Amino acid sequence: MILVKLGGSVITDKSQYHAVRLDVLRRLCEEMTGAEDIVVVHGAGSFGHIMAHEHALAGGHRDGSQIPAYAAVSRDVRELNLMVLDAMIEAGMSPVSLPPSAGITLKDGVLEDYDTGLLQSYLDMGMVPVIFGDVALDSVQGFAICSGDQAMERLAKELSPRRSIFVSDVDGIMDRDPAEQGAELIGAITPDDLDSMTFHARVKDVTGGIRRKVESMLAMCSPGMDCIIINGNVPGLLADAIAGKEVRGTRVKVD
Ligand code: IP8
Repeated sequence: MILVKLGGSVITDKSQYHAVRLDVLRRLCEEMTGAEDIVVVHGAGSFGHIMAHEHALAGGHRDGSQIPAYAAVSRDVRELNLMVLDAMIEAGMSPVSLPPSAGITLKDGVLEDYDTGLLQSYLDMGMVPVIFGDVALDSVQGFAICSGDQAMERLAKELSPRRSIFVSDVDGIMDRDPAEQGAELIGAITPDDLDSMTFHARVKDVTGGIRRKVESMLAMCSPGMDCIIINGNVPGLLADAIAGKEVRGTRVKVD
């Protein structure tokens, strides 16, 4: 099977509260049409990160004022999720939404209980399970953020996909801020490279930004698994990556 993460940075405008990039979202869904045995995870983008950051939701339950914010973020990420489902259905796919807050618990911000049996049953029925970055209960800190990357990591362990594709708004992991002149794409990353790399952050991201993403990709990777980050703004790249073609991006590899 194939795991695809549609990054919040590509399907939304992360600098503006509640801004979806509908044209990009629709095209990416069209590019996934026809893929068999596919699970889609999507990020929260500006439907989750901005308000979660304002109310420090990633650090857990500290005061009552966070509860309405929790409710609002939970509602907002569902709004984005509905838009993703609509775009998938329009593209001819059969998605089914599995919200983390209704099936995942965390422990100190780290994903703990996640029963993927339901997801597997939908997959066996020929449907496309869709999971997304969400707020969720946490046994230590009351609540926490369950990022799409955390879900990807666990799904990779449970489902052993042959390919995991992270769709971003840049060509892959760059050697400096992609906005800087002369930024170059790093073609492949192994665990040994992590300490020598410098990571940049352009926008507020409550789930850790690029470094956390690379760590998460390394953790989910197993020998022989194709694990790649690609640019979703480039038409056709996702379709090619799903088909297993050589595409421009950053591969994450473990021995
Ligand atoms: O966009 C974050 O998920 P991500 C979820 O996959 C929230 O990192 C609610 C900010």
